[in-house]
Amino acid sequence: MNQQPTALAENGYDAWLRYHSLEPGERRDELNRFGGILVEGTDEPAALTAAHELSRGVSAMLGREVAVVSERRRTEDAPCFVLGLLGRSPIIDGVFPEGESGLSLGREGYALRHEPDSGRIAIGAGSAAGLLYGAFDVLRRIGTGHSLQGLNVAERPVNELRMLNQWDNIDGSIERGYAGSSIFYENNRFTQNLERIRDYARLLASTGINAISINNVNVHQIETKLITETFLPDVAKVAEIFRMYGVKLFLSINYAAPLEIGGLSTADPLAPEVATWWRERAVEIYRAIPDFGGFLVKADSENRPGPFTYGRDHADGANMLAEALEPYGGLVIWRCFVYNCKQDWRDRKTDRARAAYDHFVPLDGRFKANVILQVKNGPIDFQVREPVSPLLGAMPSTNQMIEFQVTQEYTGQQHHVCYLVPQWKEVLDFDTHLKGEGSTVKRIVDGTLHGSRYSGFAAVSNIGSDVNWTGHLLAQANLYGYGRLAWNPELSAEAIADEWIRLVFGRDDRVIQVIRGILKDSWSIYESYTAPLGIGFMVNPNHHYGPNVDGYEYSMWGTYHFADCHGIGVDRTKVTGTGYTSQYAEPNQSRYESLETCPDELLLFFHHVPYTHVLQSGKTVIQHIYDTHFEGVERAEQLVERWAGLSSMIAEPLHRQVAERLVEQAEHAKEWRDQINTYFYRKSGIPDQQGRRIY
Ligand code: GCV
Repeated sequence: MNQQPTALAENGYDAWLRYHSLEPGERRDELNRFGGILVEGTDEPAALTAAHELSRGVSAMLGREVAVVSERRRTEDAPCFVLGLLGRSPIIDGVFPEGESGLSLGREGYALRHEPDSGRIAIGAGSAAGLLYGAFDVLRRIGTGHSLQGLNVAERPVNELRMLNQWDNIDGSIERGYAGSSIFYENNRFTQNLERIRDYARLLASTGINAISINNVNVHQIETKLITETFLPDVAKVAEIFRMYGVKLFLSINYAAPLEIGGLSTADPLAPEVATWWRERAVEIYRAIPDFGGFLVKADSENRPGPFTYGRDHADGANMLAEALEPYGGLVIWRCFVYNCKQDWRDRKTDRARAAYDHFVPLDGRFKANVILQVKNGPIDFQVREPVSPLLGAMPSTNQMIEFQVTQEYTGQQHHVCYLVPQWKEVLDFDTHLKGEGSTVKRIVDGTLHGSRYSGFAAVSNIGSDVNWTGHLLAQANLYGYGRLAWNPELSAEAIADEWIRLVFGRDDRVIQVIRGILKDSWSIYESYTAPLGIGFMVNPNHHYGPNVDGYEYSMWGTYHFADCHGIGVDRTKVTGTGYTSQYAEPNQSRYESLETCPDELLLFFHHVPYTHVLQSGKTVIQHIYDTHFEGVERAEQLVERWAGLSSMIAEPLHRQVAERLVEQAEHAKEWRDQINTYFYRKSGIPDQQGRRIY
């Protein structure tokens, strides 16, 4: 591990661990007094990682080495940072006399305290992972311009599982990846570049991520063997890297593995030989990786195999795997993205939005304790605007976690800027009313609403081999923000953006203000020039980039807009539509059911209306479409200007990366505007009230 301060590469690789040098007067004097870093009461790898990370960060910011020292070598008069486990170190216990129970830190929490007499900064925790998070917190405070004087805080993560899902394939490609190729695999093998994986682990740990699945949920032929001796030694190496950073490793599995690689004639979850096969796999996996996290499973979804083939249900399927992992404390994370992907577009009764709820709610209470259902945030598929999935919280006797998409499949594919933390916040703050007022999604996800044993956050990662990790530099804010939000959903989107900007771009007020503004506006800008009023899709089939209003209209995927010459939208009401609204508890059910109370931004998701329908905003649907699309392009063009104003204040290579993408976005927004406006003008025959150019 490199403990020396390194020259800063201006390419985004260091991301938010860039550690800008502190200017004199910027608490440099305060920090200059520190003589070293001491680790107390543990030699666990993650605790040593914590100390080395602290050393690396502080050294870079001060421009001189602040080393990890042993008690013997410590210079008595210089204050130091002390990291240690509570109850295992006299120094730490002296600083935190209230102990672990008094501080209530849980498994991964930490406390930070400045001791005025000795000048020490102490990081106390109940585990090595806690020390790691504590060290990164100290670095974040320094990096964002805060003093450590008088520091006295205790922190613990709100969510137990804070996970990323890689959709990486062993050939090096990434499903829905927009930042280069995989950092894990190339040419059907594991990469030799373990340093890059280590750097990813650092980034993740610094935001609080503690779990990762390292292969695509669509598990192809070769990846099916990741759970065999062919690949387990490689998987174990990667697991070891992540372990150093407190991140548990999971694998996505192929439900048909017993058939495809096990020599069995079935993958029926109730066939004893199948259960035995998986138990034998578990023995091997845990021999190689004793702290293996478990399996992530996409089954009976989008042509992937699953228990349905054998007339079994998801509970049968998940429980059989759960039994195999149970002796080792492993988890089965079972995805609920299950729907009929061979729908007839003529059939208006089948509603993809209903599918997850209809499949899973009847199974409540049947899943084993080490199964968690992973539910996408919305009922369709990570659109720029969707209602919250009604499945979240609707199974009180079942563990659930939420799934977000950090990779921007439907939100500009990291060619457009779209800061997603505000969208995620809206989802988390949504009140399901399932147990009366205050039954918010964040309380379902943190497990408190139903007292779930396991729960938490998962998200599809947005990184790849691009030097700045995320392709669009500003898309780093989504990865950073996801981790921070999973740690604490109460953090505001602005505060998270502020942290990320300071850590990446430094502490100039104007820079912070402009970038914060760009991030803040970006979701609404993207929404305004793409599919209107919650209808979703309207993208090119397969790759999903760019406008194509009818791209999915006559397909089997169940994502329709039903636009004709009179109107547009999907009737999902109970009275005349698919009945989807009935999956929500009151008062949400009635709010969505009624045209009068349905929020404008979701109107076309829930209702089919004429183009002349007047929205709550006072505009007609058609005029809203025209206005938002014209405005969206103008606002996208303004982003270019706003960013250009920072050219002298940001390192040129970083500035250029973003400038180029913003120009591309503004151009591409015009394509969206013109296709959407023209399509609806031609369908409706209603002119724009302002007479702007429509083709
Ligand atoms: C991994 C969407 C994406 C697929 C993805 C799927 C899923 O349909 O387009 O690429 O497959 O979601 O979440 O399983």
